[in-house]
Amino acid sequence: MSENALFAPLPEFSRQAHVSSLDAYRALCAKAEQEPEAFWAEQAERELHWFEKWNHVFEWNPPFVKWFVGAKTNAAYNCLDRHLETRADKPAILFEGEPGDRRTLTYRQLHSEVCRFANVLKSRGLKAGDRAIIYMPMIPEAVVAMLSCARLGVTHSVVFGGFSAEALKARIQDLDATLVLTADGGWRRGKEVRLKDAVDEALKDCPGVKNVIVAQRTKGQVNMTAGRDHWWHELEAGVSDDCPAVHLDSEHPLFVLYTSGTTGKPKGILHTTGGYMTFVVSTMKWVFDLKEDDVYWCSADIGWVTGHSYIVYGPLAAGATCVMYEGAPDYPAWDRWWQIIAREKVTILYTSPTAIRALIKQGDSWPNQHDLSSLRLLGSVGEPINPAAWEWYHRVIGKGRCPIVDTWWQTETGGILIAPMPGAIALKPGSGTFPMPGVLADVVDFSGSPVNDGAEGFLIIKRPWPSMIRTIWGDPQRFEQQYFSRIPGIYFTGDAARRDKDGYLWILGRVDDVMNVSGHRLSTMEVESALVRHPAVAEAAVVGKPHEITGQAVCCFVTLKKDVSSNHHDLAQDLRKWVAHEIGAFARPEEIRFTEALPKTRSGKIMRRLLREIVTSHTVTGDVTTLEDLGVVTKLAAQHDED
Ligand code: 7RM
Repeated sequence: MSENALFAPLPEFSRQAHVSSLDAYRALCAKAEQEPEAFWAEQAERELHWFEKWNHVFEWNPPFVKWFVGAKTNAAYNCLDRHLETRADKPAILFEGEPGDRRTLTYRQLHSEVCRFANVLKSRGLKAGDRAIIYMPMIPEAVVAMLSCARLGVTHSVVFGGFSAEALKARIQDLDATLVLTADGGWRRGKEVRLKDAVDEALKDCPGVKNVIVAQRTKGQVNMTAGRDHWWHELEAGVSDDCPAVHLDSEHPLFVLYTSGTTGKPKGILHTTGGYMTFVVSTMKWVFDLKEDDVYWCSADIGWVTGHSYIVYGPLAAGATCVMYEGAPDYPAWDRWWQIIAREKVTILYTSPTAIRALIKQGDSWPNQHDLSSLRLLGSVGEPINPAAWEWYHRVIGKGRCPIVDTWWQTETGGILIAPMPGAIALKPGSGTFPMPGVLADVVDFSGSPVNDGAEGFLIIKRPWPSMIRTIWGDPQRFEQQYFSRIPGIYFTGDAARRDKDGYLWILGRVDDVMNVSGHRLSTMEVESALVRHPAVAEAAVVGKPHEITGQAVCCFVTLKKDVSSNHHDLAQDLRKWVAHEIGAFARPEEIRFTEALPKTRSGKIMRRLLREIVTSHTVTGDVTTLEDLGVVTKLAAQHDED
């Protein structure tokens, strides 16, 4: 498929869409650009409930922004209470556990659960401004946990259940959390993921945590520390479900989500309340064209930002019915997802290119055995979608009828910034197409000047949008340096992009040392620091290597300490296990290569660019004039052929 392939919206889709023509899209953009205050005030008023209105819409003191200044609102109130009049008996969550257990929670039931659990938290002394860690499987209690915190103004930080005890510990400490919400475990490919054990391990070094509340999921054996650990169901028994939502400032910290940066230390990305909610609920309608009768399924984990914005806060604020599935797509067989779609009559599916590629590999007979005719819209997120994956998703899953919204955004952006409005924009496979209203994206060179159409450059956003990152938790300097220093006062995304002759944006990937493995961000430095903590390792350099399914795979170049005389095969296994233990299973290196030395500049910087070339093309063609010892590189490049 060429870059010029163009898929115009089908008239029957456009006719029913929220935004139904290119002109309508342009009108939204014009209004948002020319009168941002009026535009966003209108969105905020239409889509959300405010206990008190704002004094002004935004305040921009680069790099710090405030939205709906002076207003009072509550994210949980907007996801629940606001719907009780019109949607009380509408399913909010259609849950399916991996073992096959199912549960439906209506808006009324979810509201009642959240109120009850918020009362539990209150009785444990939690209040607005406190911080809680959520380390849970994909079960409704995880959503209840998030919304209960939001109801009280307790800032939550969800840690993906695939992270190790080490990673969990670092996040608890950075956030000074006093509460951990977890479960005994969760189910993944028929095995129990033992979450509570990891919490116990992490808490050995976290004296600040006073309460651990454990939801019962797997009924596996766990240790409970008296005074600190409590069972969710025991605390909740007999508790009232009357718990008014706290009237919080629009800028009250809703959540902190850790993501990989270019150093070994993850960044705690802070999102607040009013602006974030306004933006995520708006994009539910613009991008997913969400309607009252849709059955919406985002397959992400709530541990990633996609889960926050497009499983919990966006869809629930919009009053959607959401499918939630606990387990793996291949359990017990590769048609699990298609079964769920057919049974629940899912109309919107939002997933990642990695998942699509893994599904393609299993063959068309899996989806073809199921009735997927309920689908009307497909979405993609996390990494660029390659044309072959796009074409399969469109033809085999969407039967050629469903538009694909390729959504570009980041943990830092809070919501989707670049994506097609499906009733208005003709699609080009692999392009995120155009920015959302009010999002002034541009492609620039080192000096910040726009590059010509067709040329590569840095993707920047020139004006703050409502769900923009507010700061890095505890590190405003790093926040400014990371995002607003390359071009002063302008948000730097860290991605390269190109705009084609028709104005379509093509995202080309990161320009920094951040890898993207299965759509999960991972910094090369994080893996390197994990490796050098191993007693046998002297030095390590890590690069992303192209991978057929996961997009990139972790490839490590390792030098050993002098006295290490271990069998290389065993040691490689050991190091892969070690990284999984230090960070999490998803970070497990695909490849470990032992080497005598690493290629370095004369000033001692590891030249990852050369290593990247070696793992990509097995040769080195670029500039090596700053390289200290050329022999190292030729040896490394040759090594592959010996393997
Ligand atoms: C939502 C999310 C962000 C990074 C981002 C990009 C890459 C995400 C796309 C994409 C091309 C896309 N948040 N990325 N979506 N690249 N097309 N549609 O993924 O913080 O975990 O990652 O992911 O490099 O900077 S994230």
